[in-house]
Amino acid sequence: MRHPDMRHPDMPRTPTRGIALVIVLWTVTLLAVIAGSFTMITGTETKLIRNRIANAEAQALAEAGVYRAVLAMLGPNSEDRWRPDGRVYAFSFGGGEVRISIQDESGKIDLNRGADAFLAGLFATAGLDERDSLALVDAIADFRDRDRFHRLQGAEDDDYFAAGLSYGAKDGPFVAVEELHQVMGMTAELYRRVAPFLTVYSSRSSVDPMVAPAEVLLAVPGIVPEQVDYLLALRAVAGEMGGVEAWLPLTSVEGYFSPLKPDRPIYTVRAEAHTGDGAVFVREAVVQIDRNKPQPFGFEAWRQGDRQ
Ligand SMILES: [Ca+2]
Repeated sequence: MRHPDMRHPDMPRTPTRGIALVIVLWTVTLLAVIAGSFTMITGTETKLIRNRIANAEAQALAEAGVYRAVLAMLGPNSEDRWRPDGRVYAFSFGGGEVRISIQDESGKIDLNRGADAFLAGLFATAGLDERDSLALVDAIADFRDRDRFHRLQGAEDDDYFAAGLSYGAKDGPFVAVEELHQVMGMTAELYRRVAPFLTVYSSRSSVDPMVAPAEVLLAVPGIVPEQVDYLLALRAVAGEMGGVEAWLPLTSVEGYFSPLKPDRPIYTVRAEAHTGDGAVFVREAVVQIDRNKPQPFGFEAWRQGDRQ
């Protein structure tokens, strides 16, 4: 008896088995390709999710850094409080690192109250020549003042419209430093260089020399870099003793320096967080401190900062 699978030698070889084999092979190949695609998609999604988790961790870490700074400013002992002069404090938490700095807003030049010469000094320090610095100061004054009379090199509504802009001068005080972007003559690059040294919160024409950044001190009309270096060196050893003006007998600083502390100081806290996975997030918060209130701090602004 012939085995059922055995073929008669004269019988022609049917192509069905060959075709079936090809189909099976193609199906296996197709399935392998589909499986491979799924693996690749899953891998990409896993990577995306991992990145999102790392970014969320960095954000949470930076925000923890902001609250750590607020806590350090509220301490009962003034000597232990973190100094609001822009110096960097390192803080380790949850496997990551945060670099935190606090800048007292009274160390910055107020956009609404700062003297023209002080603002012009800042723009000159940032690289503008004298003519352009004075023109920009005029444009800022026109943007801010309620009238429509042009300063010598200023800009009011008609100048903005003539330049093709859809808006005119604000004719009101600055409520945020970011509004400076709208002032005619301001460029993105110049804004990036001067914005950290300007404020709308100090409400005075002078700055506190104990906390002012070096760039602000260099903007004081008539001051020279050696005097700024001397002042910074004094400040480093003088701590909170104050009275720096007594050691800096310069008539030029009269009206530009005032060490008086406001009742409710306002600070900008910058926290740059780095997680172990390499994610980075920068949180900037403007915070007002009032130790006499049951809730001794409140946030005026909360934004994402740029990595430096
Ligand atoms: Ca105006």
